[in-house]
Amino acid sequence: MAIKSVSFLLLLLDFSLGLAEPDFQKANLRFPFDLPKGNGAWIRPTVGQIWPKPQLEQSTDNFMVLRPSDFHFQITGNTCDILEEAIHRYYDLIFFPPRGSGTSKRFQKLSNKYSMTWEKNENFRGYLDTVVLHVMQPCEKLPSLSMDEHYEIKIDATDRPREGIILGQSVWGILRGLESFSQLVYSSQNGIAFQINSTMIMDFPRFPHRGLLLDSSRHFLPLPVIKDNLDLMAQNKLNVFHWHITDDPAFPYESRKFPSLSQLGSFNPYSHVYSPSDVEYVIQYARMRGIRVIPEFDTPGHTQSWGPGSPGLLTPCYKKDGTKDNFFGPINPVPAKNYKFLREFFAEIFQVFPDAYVHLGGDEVDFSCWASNPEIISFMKQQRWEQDFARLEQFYMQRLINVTQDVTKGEMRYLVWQEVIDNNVVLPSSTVIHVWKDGNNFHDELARVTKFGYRTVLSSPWYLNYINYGVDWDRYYLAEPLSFNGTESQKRLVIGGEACMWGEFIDAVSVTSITWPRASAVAERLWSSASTNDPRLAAPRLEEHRCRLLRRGFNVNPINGVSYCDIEW
Ligand code: CP6
Repeated sequence: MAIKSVSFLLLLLDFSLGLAEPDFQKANLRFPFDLPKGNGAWIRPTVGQIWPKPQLEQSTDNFMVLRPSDFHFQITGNTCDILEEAIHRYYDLIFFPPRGSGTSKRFQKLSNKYSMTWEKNENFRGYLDTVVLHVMQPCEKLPSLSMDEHYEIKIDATDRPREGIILGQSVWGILRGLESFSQLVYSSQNGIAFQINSTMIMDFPRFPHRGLLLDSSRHFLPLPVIKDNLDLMAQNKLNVFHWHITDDPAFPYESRKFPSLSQLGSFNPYSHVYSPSDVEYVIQYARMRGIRVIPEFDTPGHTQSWGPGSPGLLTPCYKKDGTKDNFFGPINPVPAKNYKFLREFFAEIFQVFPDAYVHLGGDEVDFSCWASNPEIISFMKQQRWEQDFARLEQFYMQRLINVTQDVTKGEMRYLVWQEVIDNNVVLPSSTVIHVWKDGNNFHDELARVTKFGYRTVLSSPWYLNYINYGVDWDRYYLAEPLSFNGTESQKRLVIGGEACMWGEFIDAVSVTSITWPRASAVAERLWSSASTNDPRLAAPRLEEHRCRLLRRGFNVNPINGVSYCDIEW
């Protein structure tokens, strides 16, 4: 079979030889419409362009037509549930998107009558009925930080037999390749035929950690909303769902070992909780799309909702006159039984969430309640820490890490917010520091953190929860994670970034439309090459991408002021 002779190397060779195929001699980018010029011009969408932009892509004007009833993906290498499910998902996404333009129906009805419209086109090169998917290595069960997302695509109208190829070492690469392939397909201008141009792609991510944070504590996010956002992440090649699942207002995670946490700490224990099967569903849905689920159980601050279901966990605050106040502060770091609870709790988390990493939070710890509590004051005196509450926070994080390392046999890996390192806590060297402060000047912090030798994930410039009137995606797009003063080895410690959508002012009604396609700008910064950084060139592709996401059934906002898509509702 033809595919046997195909390897990464061969496709690579094609590129390095300047694309020897006749079809690729005049490779060029396709902008079917003029770029905007002058005042009042609006940005017109491209067609058949990929978001985020591939590392290497060449295409020609020659095109083939895809016929829904004849087209199929053919798996020739390794296979598994992830791949089998993906080919059905992408077949539907290409030919029957939820808000489709009806191209498939029109094709069935009208293709006999109108096939001449494309068959007469000088660039028409026949019909593409087969795309071969070839995974070179056995599928991995779980996506991970070290998964291989590299893929190559070859759609060449001069190939005989006329087959497209998507090639990857791993199934994760094939998932990314399928997404790109689905974006190459576009409707002909008369809306009757699906077309694809001769295209060669070699693609891989710039950073391995490309995430989206959603906050299900300030407002509960129902399962279908999380599901939509996982689909959108896959369609933007994001690969980490950072699930900020608990915080002060609500504890919607239903714990098997400690069910009272959500019974007493959620907005509504009957409707506003994630049951064990809900959590399992999210993890599986994400896994099928090559997305890791990293849960955050933020402590010792941001834990008000843990209080009712876990008496004695939080610090009782005291009034100036030394009597007990009627509210609580962060987790009480003194009693040994609190660490026993945390040990049990995180043992469950490590079992339920299959990713090696858990986010431990550690941000914005308010010291005033600790400072008011006589038990804590006397503990501090005993340790000779006086008023150094950062030292107490350090003590807490250290013990939390000790008990979780102990209960997971040293297997649990951590992300923590930057305060933990700002307060001089010493962490296992595998810990990833999440930089979030100071959206305009995160560079110094990246330099500091990497100088300590920690790996880091950046969010500072990507706080999507700030909502403004006007265009803002270009700022997200232009934020460059590696533009800090540091050595090459420091820069290699930046493993990626996350867009953050904190939940105070959004809920199920708006989270999807406000997050997307703004998060797409972050997705391209984290996937594509550093030199893919001109917002004027990105804008028409982002317009097309937004129209595509609409067509695929998601309510995503317009982000360029004035725009038009073929399908808008
Ligand atoms: N909740 C938690 C939050 C925020 C953080 N942690 C936050 C801070 C500033 C802004 C948005 C969100 N709401 N637990 C900071 C990491 Cl602007």
